Amino acid sequence: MPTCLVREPAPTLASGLLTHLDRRPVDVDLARRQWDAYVAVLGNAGWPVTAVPPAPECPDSAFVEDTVVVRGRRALLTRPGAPERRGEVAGTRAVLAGLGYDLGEISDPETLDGGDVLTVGPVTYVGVGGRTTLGGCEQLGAFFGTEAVPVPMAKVLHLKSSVTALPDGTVLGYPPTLDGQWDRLLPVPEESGSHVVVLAEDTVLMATSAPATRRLLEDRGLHVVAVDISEFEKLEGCVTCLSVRLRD
Ligand code: CIR
Repeated sequence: MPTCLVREPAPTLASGLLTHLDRRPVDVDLARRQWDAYVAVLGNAGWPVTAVPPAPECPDSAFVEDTVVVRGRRALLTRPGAPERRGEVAGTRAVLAGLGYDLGEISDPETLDGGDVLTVGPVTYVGVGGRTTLGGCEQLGAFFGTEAVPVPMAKVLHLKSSVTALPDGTVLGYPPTLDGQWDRLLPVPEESGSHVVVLAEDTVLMATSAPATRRLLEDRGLHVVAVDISEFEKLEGCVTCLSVRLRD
């Protein structure tokens, strides 16, 4: 049965890391309500959630995607590029061990954040140069026995901050923040429009902050569910970072 890992926002969320944005006040209560709505959308779309135990002392722990990369029954625990976030991984490890996953981990000194890993059809792209090292990319390729294509990046926090993919292999990207060359690129008019969570072949979840992109995708025949994640966006988060889909 498919499920999604999620982790409730920490009370310390407002002091999450910032790299490219200036700090703005975060309303933690509003963030919690936005997260509840996000979780409800996943459940309604056939992705009931599995909670990773809260990590109140880790401000960025709601961005659970960064702690693991999962393919089938194998899960590669990450070694986040920001030392402040390394304490988040233990909780994810415990949950996946309990679910019987075959676990591996990125080993010191290399680093990898889940937000840097994008799969398009048979190809796995890994953003390097930010939180993820080239060695982390290589370890991922070795663990999954797949080609991992490094994408040098400099403009955004994570590779998936600038590109995600639709089920048909179309890559959504916001040109001003785009790193790398993408064959089947659909340029989108809003930065947060480049982030979608694929809920089904014809259904994606995206942020309400990208209404023009929503129309673009609906015109292509996709069903779009939008959630307001403004408080997470202030911390350089997006819809993809808040969950990890487990398909088995
Ligand atoms: C960080 O800087 O690590 C967090 N404030 C945001 C992480 C967002 N995660 C993601 O894009 N996968």
